[in-house]
Amino acid sequence: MANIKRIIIVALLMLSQATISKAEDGHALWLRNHSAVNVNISSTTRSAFVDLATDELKKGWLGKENMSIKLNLSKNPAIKGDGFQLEESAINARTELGLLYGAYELLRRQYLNLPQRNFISNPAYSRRILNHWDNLDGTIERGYAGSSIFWGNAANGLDITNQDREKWKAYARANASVGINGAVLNNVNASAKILTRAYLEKVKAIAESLRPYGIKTYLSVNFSSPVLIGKLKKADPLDPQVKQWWKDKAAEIYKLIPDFGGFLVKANSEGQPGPQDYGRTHVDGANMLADALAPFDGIVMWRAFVYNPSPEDRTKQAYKEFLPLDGAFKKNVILQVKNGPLDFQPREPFSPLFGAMSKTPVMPEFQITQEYLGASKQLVFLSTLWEECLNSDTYKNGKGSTVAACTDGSLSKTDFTAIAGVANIGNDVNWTGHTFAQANWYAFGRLAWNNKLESKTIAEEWIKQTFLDDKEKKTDANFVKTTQEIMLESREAAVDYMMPLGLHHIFAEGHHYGPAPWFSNDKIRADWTSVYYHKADTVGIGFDRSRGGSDAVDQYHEPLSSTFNNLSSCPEMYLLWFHHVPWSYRLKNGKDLWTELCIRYDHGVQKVRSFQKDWDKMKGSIDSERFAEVQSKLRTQSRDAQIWKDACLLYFQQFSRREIPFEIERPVHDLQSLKELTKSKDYN
Ligand code: GCW
Repeated sequence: MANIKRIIIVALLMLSQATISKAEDGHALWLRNHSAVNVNISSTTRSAFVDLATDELKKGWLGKENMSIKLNLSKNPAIKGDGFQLEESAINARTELGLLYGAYELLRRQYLNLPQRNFISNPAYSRRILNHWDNLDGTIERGYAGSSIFWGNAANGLDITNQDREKWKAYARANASVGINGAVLNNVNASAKILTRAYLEKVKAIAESLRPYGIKTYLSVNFSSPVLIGKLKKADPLDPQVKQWWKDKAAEIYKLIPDFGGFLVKANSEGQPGPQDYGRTHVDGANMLADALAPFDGIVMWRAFVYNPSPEDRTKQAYKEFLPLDGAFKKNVILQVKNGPLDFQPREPFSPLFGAMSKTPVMPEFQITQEYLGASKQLVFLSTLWEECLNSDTYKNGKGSTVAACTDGSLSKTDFTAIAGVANIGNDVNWTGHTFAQANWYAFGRLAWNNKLESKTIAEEWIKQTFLDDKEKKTDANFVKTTQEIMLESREAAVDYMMPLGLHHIFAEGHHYGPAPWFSNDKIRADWTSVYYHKADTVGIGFDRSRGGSDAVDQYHEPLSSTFNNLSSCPEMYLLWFHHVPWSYRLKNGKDLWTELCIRYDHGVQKVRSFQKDWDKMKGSIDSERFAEVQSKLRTQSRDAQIWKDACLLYFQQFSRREIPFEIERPVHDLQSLKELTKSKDYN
């Protein structure tokens, strides 16, 4: 009897505790609103943005009690675009949206305990855009966080519920808090249906939810739309009827959505239709759409991700296609270029197109969703990858012509500048699947606003806001330090256990999660197989892109082309990207290539093991829900890093015919079982 009583009391106690501390589901992202502290906000102007800014400051205030803050519109020429100035007791901006951005920055600085001194911040890019690869049936291409927040939720995908509107508002707020001001709502592999009236009505509703936070709506369009949903026989961009169709469509869209941003186009790429189907060029296609949008100030973001099944090295094709077209595009066209010349690999050199185009604006496209970096199972902080790309020197106008400078208007003036990130957001309650994937969304926004920010700052900001303790109003210092270190080392660790020293695209077919360096298939194009990229044989390994090979090195300006071309000066992180290197080749540290490759793979695995140890020590520093989620995902990551190492070393060993050095841990799988495992549909 006494026992039963005790059980009941314990159960009641547990129940009451559960109701006191709300379970942490991560939905609040980095916007925690802990304040009960009073702040007085006044403003010299009234608008919806100002009301929002006021509301945010009141909800999130962590500063001194009863302070007074004034929101002013200002003509200070040092403030540009939607930038702002923070002063001791004022936020100044040229635009009302700038006041909202200033409010978010002020709050951020309070979380970080930074002084509230005079400080001006202007956006690096005028358009800071998320690309959603969301299909109209609600699935998301390369999405790892549930279904689309925009499409396919009801039977025909078109109904709109209050819950939808709530979600879109929360999404818009999160974006605005980091300065994102645009969203492409549908997949670049676009269904033409998006331009039908019923879908445009829904786009209008979404735009209405995003607009209050300063976010413009854009759409991906299918180049064959005039045929697929119009009544035209062809989509030839020089055909007057086709031109008229697009003009009418643009007019229809702007009637519904007056501040519509424009079109994103994937044309003549991976089976998508495009102007080349009619013997026309990318310029013909882009300019035809640009003409249709120009009367409404809309823009065309034309993707440079094109390559054909030709014997030419795939990484050279986009440059060869677009360089001759430089200068021929209309003013409202911008080329959207992936960070590397191949496809969002764990590491690639920057795309040579950034340094090549001199009369056409170019915008970087980063991938926030972790298609090639562990999906939402692995903790990989991508800020360091993007920082590496933005800081790469193209030598376009001599030293200092970084990718950032080539794209943000500092090297040459353009009407507008832009940057895009492929979103990792879905209907999962925490938005991104992995708690730490939220940091990648956050980091993209922060870098789009300020492309000189350092990843370590971004990580610190994100951790302090995301894990702030409700009662203490601060984040445990040891937790911040440990977590920041894990984040900053995570991408290099992934490179090491997946494809170190410049290896690339040796993923399992289809899901792109696990390894399959053995993958080859005569029935598909060679550049969709792994063996095409690593070219391992008994002599060595790597893709020869030197002057003696595919000569991709000469798409870069000097001195880079020669630096990359010479085996001895090529940075080792790109070694096997640019060279086929003998197994016995001595690296800078004196080790031979095979030994170093083994050590790198092992190092990557050991790193993840150390992340696990460090994370386990953090128990009790944050809420138990997010602690447990990350702990469990690190276990998976550890298991899968080991799979990468074993698969690659055992497979490449067949060519190197050398021992795995005895100082590293031995493989724990055998090759055949890994081949089976990574083929299985469940392994991703
Ligand atoms: O990275 C590849 C992906 C495709 C994607 C394509 C692209 C949207 O595997 O899923 O398609 O690139 O960027 O167009």
